[in-house]
Amino acid sequence: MATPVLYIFAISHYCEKARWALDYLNIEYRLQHLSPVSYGKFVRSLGVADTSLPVLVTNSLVLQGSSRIIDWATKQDKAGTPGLQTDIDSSVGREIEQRLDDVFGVHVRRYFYSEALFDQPRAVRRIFATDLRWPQKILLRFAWSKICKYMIRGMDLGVEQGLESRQIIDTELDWLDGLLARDRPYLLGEQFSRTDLVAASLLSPLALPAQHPAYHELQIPPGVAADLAAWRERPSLRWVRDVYRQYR
Ligand SMILES: N[C@@H](CCC(=O)N[C@@H](CS)C(=O)NCC(=O)O)C(=O)O
Repeated sequence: MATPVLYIFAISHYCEKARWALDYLNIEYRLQHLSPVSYGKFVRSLGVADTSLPVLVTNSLVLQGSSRIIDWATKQDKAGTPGLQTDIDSSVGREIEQRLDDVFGVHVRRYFYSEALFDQPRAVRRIFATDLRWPQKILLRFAWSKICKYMIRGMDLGVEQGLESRQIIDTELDWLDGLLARDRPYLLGEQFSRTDLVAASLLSPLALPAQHPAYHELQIPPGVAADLAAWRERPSLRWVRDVYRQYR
């Protein structure tokens, strides 16, 4: 079987979610960073529903979406790997993952870009340039202001929007802090599971764990940095850093 290829943006927490699951399950794959200039045309050429990353291409399948990639990964039988408890079959696990994907993940991204793309767009460009070839890096530099406008429109970014997302993040952190306050180490009990991996990866832009494979390049804008400092000791963010230390 040809080695599967995982297409990602280095900055994306949804991409980190899929990448971590493949790493955790010891699945052999090749990582390919795509340029925000040309990814859309390429992804569409794979015949998937939309242009979002991550996408995993195997011998026989093209899988779009981090959850689908984890579904596939957990079905690969890899002898000697730790396994990932697939509590997605339980309604509790499914509901938590859905909320993390649809609410937390979306608002963490909108909150971060609502400051970063206005205040330090060049720093954001740098992380999107991870592992691109020189000609792609040059193209990215010239196209960047257009891409920023496209992202601002597409994700509905701005000061008000950033504040709204910040409020939602606060509420979601209360929810997660509550789930973690039940005298057990993981979201669903005593064992590290898929739900924990999903939560930790989607919160990683707030916790900035040292083990994250790309965030050493991430520059945090001042307003976000002040919030991260204020949130730093929240139980859920301490827990994310712990989980990364142990499992990433
Ligand atoms: N729910 C999806 C979200 C994926 C997603 O929103 N990806 C973003 C990067 S964070 C993306 O590729 N955006 C560009 C696009 O959709 O064209 C997943 O889990 O994979």
